[in-house]
Order: sequence, then structure tokens, then C-alpha cells
Amino acid sequence: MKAFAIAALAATALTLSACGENLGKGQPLNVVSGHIVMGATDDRPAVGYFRVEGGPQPVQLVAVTADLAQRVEMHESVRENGVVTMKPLLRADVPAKGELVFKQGGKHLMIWGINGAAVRAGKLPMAFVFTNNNNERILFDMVIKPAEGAAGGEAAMDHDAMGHGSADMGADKAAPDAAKK
Ligand SMILES: [Cu+2]
Repeated sequence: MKAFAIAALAATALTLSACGENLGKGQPLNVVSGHIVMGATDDRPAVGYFRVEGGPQPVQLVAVTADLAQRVEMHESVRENGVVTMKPLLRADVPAKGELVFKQGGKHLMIWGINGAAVRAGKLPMAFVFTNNNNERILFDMVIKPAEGAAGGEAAMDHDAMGHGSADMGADKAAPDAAKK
């Protein structure tokens, strides 16, 4: 009876210390969801959306890369004078214990030249690079979805216009094309 009580106490102590450790560290920085919507045609870029949960410290997302894609850029859709244009985004804040969301109509990824094998597999492994811990990289498999209809937001916008040219050229060319649709 006494031996049992001691064992039970010891088990409780272990459980408590494990809990305490978790509480002290808090929830870790993590990529919790994400998907890619293919472009309407093969020469159009795909668009990526995802959600990052912040850890105990505020950090910044500084890059998203994919070995199986030719190019990945972070963009932000901005409405100015009633016209939506897109601007390259160099970094995005992830508040401590908060979240960073890339979603339709806001911040988004633009992905060119996704490898055919990745498309057939239905997922693209991506690396999210943050400013903490000497550029911590978090790997996440983005689910690939087929192109949406004309109402597909960024997917329907003419990203080619801003892709290769300068930023101001892109803004000028992207707007009328988007307005057509
Ligand atoms: Cu874009």
C-alpha cells in the first residue's frame, strides 16, 4: 500500500514537470496549414495560401522556397483607388502567440514552374524561412489543388505582367487585366 502510494506520487511529479516544461516554452512556431491553387493554364503561376502560428517570440517570415518549383515569390494584394494591384513582399511579421495568414485577396505566394511529378503527387514540399534561430526553416507539404474558375482571385489575375518586369510596370499592367474579369 505504501509502495503504491509512493509510485503514484512519483508518477504525478513526472506528469507535472512535463506539463511545466510545455507551459514554459509555449506553443512553438509552426506552419499549420497550406495549399496551392494551380494557374488556369500551364504558363500561369500557381498561388499559395497558408497559416503560420507564432511561437513565444515575434519573428518574421523572410522567404518561402521549393526545390520542385522554378520560382516562388511572396506578394501582397493591395487596393489603391479602387484598383487591386500586387506588390512583392520581402518579409511578413509573425507575432508572438499570434498568427500570420496568407489568404485570397491578401498576402499570397506566387509559384512558377511546379515540377510535374509534384503536381501528379498532389503536393509540393516547401520550406518556410524565419528570422529566429539563425533562419529556422520549417518544412511543410502544400496540397496542390486544380485551377479555380474565373472568380479565383489572385489565380485569375495576370501575374505574368508583374513577374518579370519592374514593380511599377507590373502594377500598371496587372490592373486593367484584372478589371476585365
Ligand atoms: Cu501575386
